[in-house]
Amino acid sequence: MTLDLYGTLASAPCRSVLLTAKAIGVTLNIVETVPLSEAIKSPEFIKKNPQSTIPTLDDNGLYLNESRAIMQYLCNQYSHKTDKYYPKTPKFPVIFFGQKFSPEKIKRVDQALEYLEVYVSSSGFVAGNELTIADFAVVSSLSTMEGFGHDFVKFPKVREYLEKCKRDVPGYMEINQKGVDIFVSRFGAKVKEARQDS
Ligand SMILES: N[C@@H](CCC(=O)N[C@@H](CS)C(=O)NCC(=O)O)C(=O)O
Repeated sequence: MTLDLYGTLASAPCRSVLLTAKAIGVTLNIVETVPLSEAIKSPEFIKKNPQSTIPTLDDNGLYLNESRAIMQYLCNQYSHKTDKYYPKTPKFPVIFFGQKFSPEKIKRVDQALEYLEVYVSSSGFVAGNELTIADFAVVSSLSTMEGFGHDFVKFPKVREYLEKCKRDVPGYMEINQKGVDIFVSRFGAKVKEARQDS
């Protein structure tokens, strides 16, 4: 059985899915697909995902998009030995980040970081007292922000949290850091420019 993941390591939501798969021991075959490519706009791809976004999962003809939905699906469907990373409790919050750069948006990112500072202050994790898929979703974006030089000085607990994720998230270096490095090497200069102009 092969599970195909349409996407690329440079994409934060794809990395959230890949970190989840790694943690629960599921092998995903990455079908390299990048935004703005012909492939992602093709009728074949739109049949799989009308939103034309990555990540998109193909589980033997069952197509799923939206990273968080895919993460939950993988845990429900394939993580039979443990629900450690996706606890079956009714309350399981995940926080979301803004992603584009403008003074207004940067302010909103800092607001999100303020919330994250509070979330991780008590238990050291985003949701509950252990590492879960909520952390995979957050750390993929947080580390991208770090890669682009976002200033975390005001958020010491977030800083600590990120360092802990680097140590404890299964496959952090080979999946997440590798993807961040690819993304930053492609877009770092542009983002720096945009931030200076903002
Ligand atoms: N909310 C979606 C966001 C997916 C998303 O926007 N992916 C970007 C790449 S990081 C994409 O596919 N962009 C293609 C496009 O917008 O044309 C998720 O979490 O899966």
